[in-house]
Amino acid sequence: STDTRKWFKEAGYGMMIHWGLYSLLAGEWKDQKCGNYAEWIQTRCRIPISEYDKLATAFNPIYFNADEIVKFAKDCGMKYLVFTSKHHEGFAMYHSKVDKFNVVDATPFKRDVLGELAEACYKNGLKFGLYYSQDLDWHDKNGGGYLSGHIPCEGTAWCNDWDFPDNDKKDYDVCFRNKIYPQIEELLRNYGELSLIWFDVPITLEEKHSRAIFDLVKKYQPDCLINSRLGNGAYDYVSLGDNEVPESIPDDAELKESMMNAFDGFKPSPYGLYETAATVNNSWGYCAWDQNWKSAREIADIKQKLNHLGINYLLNVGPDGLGRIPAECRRILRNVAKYD
Ligand code: JFZ
Repeated sequence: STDTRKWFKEAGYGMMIHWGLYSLLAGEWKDQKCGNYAEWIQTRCRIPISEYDKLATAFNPIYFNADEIVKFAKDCGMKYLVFTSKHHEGFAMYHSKVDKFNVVDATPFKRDVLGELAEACYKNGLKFGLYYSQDLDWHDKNGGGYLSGHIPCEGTAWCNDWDFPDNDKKDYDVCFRNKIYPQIEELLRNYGELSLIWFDVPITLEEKHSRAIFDLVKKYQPDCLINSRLGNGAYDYVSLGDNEVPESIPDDAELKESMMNAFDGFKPSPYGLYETAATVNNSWGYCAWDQNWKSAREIADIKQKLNHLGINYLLNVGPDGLGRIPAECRRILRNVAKYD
């Protein structure tokens, strides 16, 4: 209903958190760097699963404090939080019964960090949302992306074609049935009220997949808003391109077949809801050498431009392997708040 969408319309500013096993590598693997996106390092450096799994045994972020992060977001004026429940690496940052490759079963930390963040948000009055990679999954031999080899990406391939080279044999349906759909179901059932769910990079999903996920979300959480990167026109609100700041909002955006699964640009927004997800430096995941930070002034300007157009600014932070948001990033976000 209008009432349940009102918060999004008024939110303006939110915090996105990219955190996973890639955060431990901090943008480097052996002699190589990761490129722009540290969370893509697995496919950029073609790290074998046997090696990548070992990162889980070293995941022990003793400085992670959900309450501190949420309070920080709140102090910065942010109204909602979006956390990577599972990024393309396939590692669940919550206690999944569907797959042991998760933060509780596969790490010495054994804490459900997603649950802790959810709790902290409810306590501090922030809306809580999840990011979930519903197509790409590099830990699953039938993970999506194997049809898109011709399209350039941030790594060497969209799918894991070093552990699982036989792209012709891959079947996303199998991954969807055994992992994707049941994981989304447990997320919807086990973490209280989700205000939104943020899907990403729809390049393999057919209409039936997007529709099935859309219906699943609405079945358990009718008020949970779905972003447009679920694919195939199944969405409640429109995610613009990463870091996209448009001149204006067209009032005649049409949903053409060709742009249905495009990441950027305008699609018609049934309830007039828009959001731009953006980074403070270049990478989403923690990258030790990426010090290309935007200034507080730049961020404040972008925020003003977007909010003036009624577009929410979902600004990303990438905690490190110990669970800390980089000091420089925190300094900038604190200063942005002073411009309001
Ligand atoms: C995707 C992810 O691959 C990336 O790791 C990160 O999670 C980001 C939020 O989303 O990458 C994209 C998606 C869309 C665009 C660029 C990168 N785009 O619209 O230009």
